[in-house]
Amino acid sequence: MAGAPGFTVYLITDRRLFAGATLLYEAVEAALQAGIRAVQLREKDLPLREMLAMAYRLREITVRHGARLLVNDRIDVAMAVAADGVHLGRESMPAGAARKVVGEGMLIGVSTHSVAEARDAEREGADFVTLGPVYRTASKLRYGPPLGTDVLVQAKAAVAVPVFAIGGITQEKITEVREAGADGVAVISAILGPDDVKSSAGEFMRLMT
Ligand code: 3NM
Repeated sequence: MAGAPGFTVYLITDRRLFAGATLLYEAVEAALQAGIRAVQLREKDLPLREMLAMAYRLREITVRHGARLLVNDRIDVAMAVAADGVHLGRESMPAGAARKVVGEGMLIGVSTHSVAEARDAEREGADFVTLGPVYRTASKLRYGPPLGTDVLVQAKAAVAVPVFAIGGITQEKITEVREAGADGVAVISAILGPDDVKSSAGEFMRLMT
């Protein structure tokens, strides 16, 4: 294990929310100015070289703000840009194998969708998990049916690693997911969707600290 992740609001990218990559970088920068401490580059369908270019750019931006950068799925990209970690999904290398590649210095986050998956991820050496979708997401049922907050309560009883609620998390849901035991929240649209990202991100930071 690389240790505690050291952040509570985990911003995930989605370039489709923006008319161009430059606007995405500006939005991430605004979120970091508002105090966000961790960004996951999640552009799974991008050709490798384009993903690498985005990763370099986000590495530069996150370093400038003292924030962490994690790369979804691509361990090679994460290592090439000296990211702080990787975020693994169902089709990624399992956390145990990934740990052998990245060593103890990199964070490993794992996307989970049930208490059993969270347990497995912890056993394999994940530093933290995301668990969801807790609520209905904008992308309808792409991530499966909403699990509700009970799963957070159950996961917190089952694993020691930090659990981040994901899926349809808005500022209005923070009290509920915190009461269910979530250590943090992982968010795309409620931060990157509004025109004023500095303000949406700032509100998340205020509510999570
Ligand atoms: N993973 P938003 S839900 C990327 O359940 C992702 O594992 C999920 O976006 C999971 O904050 C999700 O806009 C989408 O709902 C999160």
